[in-house]
Amino acid sequence: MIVKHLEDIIRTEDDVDTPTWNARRLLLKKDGMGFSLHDTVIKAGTETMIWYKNHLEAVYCIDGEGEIEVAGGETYPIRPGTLYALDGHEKHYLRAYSGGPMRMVCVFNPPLTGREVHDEEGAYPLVE
Ligand code: 9YT
Repeated sequence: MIVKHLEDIIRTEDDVDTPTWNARRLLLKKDGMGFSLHDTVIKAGTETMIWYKNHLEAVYCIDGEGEIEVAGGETYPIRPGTLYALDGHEKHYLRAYSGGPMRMVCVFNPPLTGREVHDEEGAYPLVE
């Protein structure tokens, strides 16, 4: 059984910070669960282009407000309680409004190994 607290992750190698988001990766491939689970902060007033070509991701907002725009498609508002699941590997733009950060619970299948940051196309590499 695995028991962790967010405090165990902060300022470790599983706490990955970028200019637009900060992912605290609670469960990773090494934990053997078949998915990874992250507590991710999307920084206020930012936009991130994301395109998970190699992964499925579900995202559940627990704090803050923003929106997701599917490239060439619709824009959906995000507020606490909103879930989006990228079941079609959709390229998208994720925005947190300037009033404050958004806090998201993210699940990835296959699991991330831990060090991934987006490449220039917004993807993460597939690590076998
Ligand atoms: C919601 C989202 O995709 N944010 C980017 C970071 C990612 N969730 C991660 O690596 O935790």
